[in-house]
Amino acid sequence: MVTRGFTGRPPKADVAARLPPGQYLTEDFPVLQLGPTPRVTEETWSFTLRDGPRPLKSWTWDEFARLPQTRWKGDIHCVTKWSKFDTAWAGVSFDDILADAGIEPPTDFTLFEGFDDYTTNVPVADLIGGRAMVATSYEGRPIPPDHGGPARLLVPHLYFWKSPKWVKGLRFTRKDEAGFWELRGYHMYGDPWREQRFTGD
Ligand SMILES: Nc1nc2c(c(=O)[nH]1)N[C@H]1C(S)=C(S)[C@@H](COP(=O)(O)O)O[C@H]1N2
Ligand SMILES: [Mo]
Repeated sequence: MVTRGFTGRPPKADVAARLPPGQYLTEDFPVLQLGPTPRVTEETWSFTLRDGPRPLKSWTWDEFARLPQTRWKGDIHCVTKWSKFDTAWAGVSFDDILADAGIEPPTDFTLFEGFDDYTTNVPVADLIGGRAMVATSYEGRPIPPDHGGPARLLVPHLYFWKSPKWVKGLRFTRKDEAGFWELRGYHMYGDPWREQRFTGD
């Protein structure tokens, strides 16, 4: 029998306690997306907050890089049932984004958009209080393009489809508006611990 060293898998009971219902642990980092990886570079990336159609504030890559940096390490959970432990990200917390914009959220809901036109909705309450960031680094390096580089949203307490890659910005919306997957049978909120995979779960 082959045993692993101290850096190997955590003991079985610990794994079970950290896995939401129906999930399994993977060591890989699968790539899941609708289409081909869009070509977005630090030169072409920007991030924009809108109130409905009205632009509130935009940042270029260089402007964004000057905002306070936050690190987060923890577990991510995909609705296709894989979970990955101890992933390390750095970027700008949503709280710091709002502070730099100098605004209070004008509504309670948001619809995020990616450079590939992917959309997903996240309530404002799930973005603030240190619960979400626009990540620009993964495991101490720039995020690989396939995983959303140069920048992706990270909302790790919700299923990973709620973390859009190549994130372009968000619209504050008056009502909770469904995004791409939410229009196609996926849950409006997506809490892995309550196993909210599909509409009606
Ligand atoms: N822009 C964009 N973001 C996206 C997607 C996508 O198709 N486009 N797919 C989502 C889905 S369904 C999942 S599970 C995760 C996968 O992220 P990964 O490829 O880094 O594992 O990205 C999410 N973010
Ligand atoms: Mo997914």
